[in-house]
Amino acid sequence: MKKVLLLSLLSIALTLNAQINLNIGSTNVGTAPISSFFSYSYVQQIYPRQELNASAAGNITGLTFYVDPSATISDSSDWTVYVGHTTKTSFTSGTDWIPSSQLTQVFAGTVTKTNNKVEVTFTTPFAYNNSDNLVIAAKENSQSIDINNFDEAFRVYPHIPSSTLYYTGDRMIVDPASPPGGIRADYKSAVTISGLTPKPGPSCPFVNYPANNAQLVPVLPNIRWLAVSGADSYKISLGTTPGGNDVINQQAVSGVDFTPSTALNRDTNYYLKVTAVSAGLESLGCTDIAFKTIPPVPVNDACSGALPASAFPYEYTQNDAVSATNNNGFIDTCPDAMNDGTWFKFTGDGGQFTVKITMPAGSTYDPQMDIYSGACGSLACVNAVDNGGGGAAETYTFTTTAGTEYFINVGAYEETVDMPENVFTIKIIKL
Ligand SMILES: [Ca+2]
Ligand SMILES: [Ca+2]
Ligand SMILES: [Ca+2]
Repeated sequence: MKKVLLLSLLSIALTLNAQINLNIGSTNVGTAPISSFFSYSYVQQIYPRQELNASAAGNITGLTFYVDPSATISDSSDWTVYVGHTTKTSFTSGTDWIPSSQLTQVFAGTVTKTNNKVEVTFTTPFAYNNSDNLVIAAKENSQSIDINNFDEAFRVYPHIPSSTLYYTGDRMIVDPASPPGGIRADYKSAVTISGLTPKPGPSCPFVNYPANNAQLVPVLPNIRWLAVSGADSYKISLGTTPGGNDVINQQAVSGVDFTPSTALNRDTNYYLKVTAVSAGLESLGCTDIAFKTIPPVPVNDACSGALPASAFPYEYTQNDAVSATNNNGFIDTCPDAMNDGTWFKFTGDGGQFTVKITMPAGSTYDPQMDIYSGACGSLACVNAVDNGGGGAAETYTFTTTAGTEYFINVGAYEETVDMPENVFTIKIIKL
């Protein structure tokens, strides 16, 4: 009986102490959960389920926010706080507010700064489902402001881009049912969430690059992820099968990025796992990021492999241009040198031809097109064409000499830097 009582007391104590701390040691300040420097504000912040890393669904009983020790908030203390579930991880625009119908008001009243903290105890606990992401919204309703060296008072930390949306203004208290357009931020409040129990280890890092299912990933990718609260190191595994580690096996990394020491294979599917380590515990249940590396080197990467155009109009889309190499270096046959990109050739008939390079919609690739006569290894410049900027077409019309072979090199315009090539379509038209 006594043992049962003790266990129940222990379990109550554990429940009372349950809390998740997110970057509570942060020293930056920002416009969240409210603005102390503007009269009125309304701020929504998304805390992804992955970041919360709760062991189970549970009742959130309160939130603690952290204040710069030198800051006052006495003129910014009339708060209304809401929480809710969302499937979003970020805001797509300044008006992409989570509707108030999706939020539950959990607090309204005056808050105080005590020991550099603001504790908000919910009037009714909020049942967090541990499957959706959590949104924390707060509005500040007092007209007066805290100057605080013309800066904000509350601690924030950098996280997923656009995971916070805030409105600040001096004209009227915000109506959460129809908030004005706001500004997105790449940070969130340092916060303690009371009532939820964290999993034993740190949360799984968000991998910024490569994106899951990314294609055309370079063979020496700079893998990047967001820092995890409380993590002292990270571990990288990379394999050629889901969950595999045949390429990199649990390699420890102290920073938040990593580039493999050996180039990956081209045209290969890889599976990446990044975990965080905190006090000897590793994050659990992190999912793979799948990606595919760039295709093989194009068949027409070198002059000797130039694709022959024999029937006109000729048209070819170079989808694998990203894998072009600079071969033996820059091509300086024409006065305006360029990268060695990919090559085409045709034989003149004494008539006029137009050569045109176009890029797909939205492309920023800025190619140069050089036309030469002669033979690979002894080319003579016909013309270097680089009139357009990123994404813009390049066109050249010229009169051919019957029986002369012409070579066309399409590549990055840089003459001293090997820049990546990208998708283009070449058209060779006989006029
Ligand atoms: Ca090349
Ligand atoms: Ca150009
Ligand atoms: Ca290049």
